[in-house]
Amino acid sequence: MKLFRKKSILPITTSEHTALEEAPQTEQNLEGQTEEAQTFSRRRFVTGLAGAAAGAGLAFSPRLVEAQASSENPGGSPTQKWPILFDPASAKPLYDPRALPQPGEKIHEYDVELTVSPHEIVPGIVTHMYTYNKTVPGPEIRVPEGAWVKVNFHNTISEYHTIHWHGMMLANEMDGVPMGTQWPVAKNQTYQYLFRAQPAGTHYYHCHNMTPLHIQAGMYGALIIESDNDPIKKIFPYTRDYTLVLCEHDTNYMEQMMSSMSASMDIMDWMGRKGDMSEMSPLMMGWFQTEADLRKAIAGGYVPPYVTANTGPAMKMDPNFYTINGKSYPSTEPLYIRENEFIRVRLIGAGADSHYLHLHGHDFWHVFQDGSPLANPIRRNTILVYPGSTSDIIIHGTNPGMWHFHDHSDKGTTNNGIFPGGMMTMLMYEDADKAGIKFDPIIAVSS
Ligand SMILES: [Cu+2]
Repeated sequence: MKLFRKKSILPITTSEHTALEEAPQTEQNLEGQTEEAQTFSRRRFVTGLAGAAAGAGLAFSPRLVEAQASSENPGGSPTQKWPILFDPASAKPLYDPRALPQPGEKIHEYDVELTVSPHEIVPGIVTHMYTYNKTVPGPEIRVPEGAWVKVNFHNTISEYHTIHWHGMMLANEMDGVPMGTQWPVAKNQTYQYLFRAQPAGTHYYHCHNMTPLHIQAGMYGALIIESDNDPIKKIFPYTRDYTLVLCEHDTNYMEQMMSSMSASMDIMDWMGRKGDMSEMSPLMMGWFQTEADLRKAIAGGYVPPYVTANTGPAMKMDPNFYTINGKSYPSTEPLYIRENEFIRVRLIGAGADSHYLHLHGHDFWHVFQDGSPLANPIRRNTILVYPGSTSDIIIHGTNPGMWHFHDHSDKGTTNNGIFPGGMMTMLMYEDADKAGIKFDPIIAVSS
């Protein structure tokens, strides 16, 4: 049988990474540098960005610009100014995905390190997770459309990882699929991702190796591509911009699988010390080049792990914690609004389950799906956020008070089976007292 072996396009050895470390680091860039660089450190809410639009002067899409101009109608209803006219070619990338940066072009460079770090989901629940730069979710990356993004992804642990740039139209080799477009990144290796940020909109990134464990264990983060010709801003002049990354976690599964994977990968690590994986056995990893090779291995006695999964030590996932930006209620952060204000909320379905976000006391506008504007904004009070999807909504401050915003799946609003908890936050009017509404803060952990 053949081992599936492919040279990665940009593997960087440990010694080469030393040179990379001499380049300006992300943290250094955070000191008085660009808004884009500053936002990298903010993993939760990014506020007040409405006026800090992308600075590169890049159009949202030439076709959309044209359509927007032709439908301009200042006296009409908001949706009459919505820019979308159907164009079957509009999903084409704005920029050649295989192009490379030209001399003088700015590159937004980030160092992302994978470690095992303790993470508090909610008071009393601290669990070890796989973290990008020690946070769950990983740091939010926010750049203008068309910007060059370079990420030096360094892995410090025995398990293999990659980063997939979910929604990006990039060069195939940068797509982050292990055994597909690259070798996974092993311990002490650095892989350099380089791509042009397109298309604009709400996107995210995540590990693409052993995703059932690695994603719920924390390897995901928001990737926001801003456009200075965003139709939302023209119709809904929003003044705050929130990112809510949704995920669910089975802490028992995580603990057991991280321990067992760590033990087996330590063996792999020991085998790999000779410099490469030439002696690695496919019987150990289950990597084959073709299905015919797999069949041949089975005929020779190999037992695929899925055959014995229900009788061996394998566990089935049963999430017990549901998070918004890595936290469960009551540790989730509220959405703040004022009367008559528009706020933008970017919902990202990073996990493996669907969630049904429901807002009390308001209808909101569903404006973007997977980063692209809908043909028309849709008025809703509940929105389905399914795995791998992103939805942008606009909330208008029309009803002062303190309003629940939560997953309407009942299990999604529990902590380890106890209500209330999980994927729940509040829409808080900062000026509710002006409307004569007063509420005392209260935190419930059981009711
Ligand atoms: Cu991973």
